[in-house]
Amino acid sequence: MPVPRFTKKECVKGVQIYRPFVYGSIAKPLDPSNRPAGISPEHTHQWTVFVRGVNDEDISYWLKKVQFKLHETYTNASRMVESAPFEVTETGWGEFEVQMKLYFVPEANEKAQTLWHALKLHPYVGDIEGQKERREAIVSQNYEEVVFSEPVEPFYEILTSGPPVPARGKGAKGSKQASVKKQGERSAEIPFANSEGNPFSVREEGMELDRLREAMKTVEGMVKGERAKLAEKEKVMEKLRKEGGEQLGK
Ligand code: SLL
Repeated sequence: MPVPRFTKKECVKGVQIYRPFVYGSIAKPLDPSNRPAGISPEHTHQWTVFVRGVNDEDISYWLKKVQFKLHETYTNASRMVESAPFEVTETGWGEFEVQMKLYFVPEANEKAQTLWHALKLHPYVGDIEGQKERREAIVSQNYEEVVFSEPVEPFYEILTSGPPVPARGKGAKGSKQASVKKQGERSAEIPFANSEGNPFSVREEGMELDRLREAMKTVEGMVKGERAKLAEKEKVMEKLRKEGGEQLGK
């Protein structure tokens, strides 16, 4: 999803920064014996539409607010969500297209971006009848990336600092985190372990270094072998040169 740029002199030239996120919906059929109070008798489902980070990563350091535009059958169809979690939960009876307008933090100096999501209430893949019977939740979501091309300096700083590091729970003390950070402190460091959707970690980096060291050993062995062969050939050359000289001298 490319973001149109303002021409600004303090842009970081030649740099593109990608930030991934997920948007979509989760819907669940209402339990007739346990319906939320005060809802219309026609409503059959409860649903949530959302914009969130991959693996629920905090994205509020670059995403300021999201405006969700619901179907006109809803009162106050336009819902502005000013802080995370960027989501709207409602009940209803029908599927429709939700418009989501993403507003970036003011430092970004970027225009808002619009996305559309088709709210899904009913199962559409797999064992459809079974899913209906079990009143299973219907999840419909998409991965997306926002591309900030040549971001302005202050926003570049924010993007590369990453989200504030969350407080570490009890027992986390002394864990193999790359370094200890205080709550709310920003960090550009990679996490210790991989997680789903994020293959970049201190552990993975260590493993990659081990693989590189092994490969270096192999290459060094090969170089030694080649050097020995070369020395052998130089000896033969020297011998031939000598013999040639002797022949000429005769
Ligand atoms: C449809 N074109 O007919 C769609 C429209 C509208 C969904 C779906 C209303 C909730 C309310 C609601 O569920 N609207 O009345 O508060 O399927």
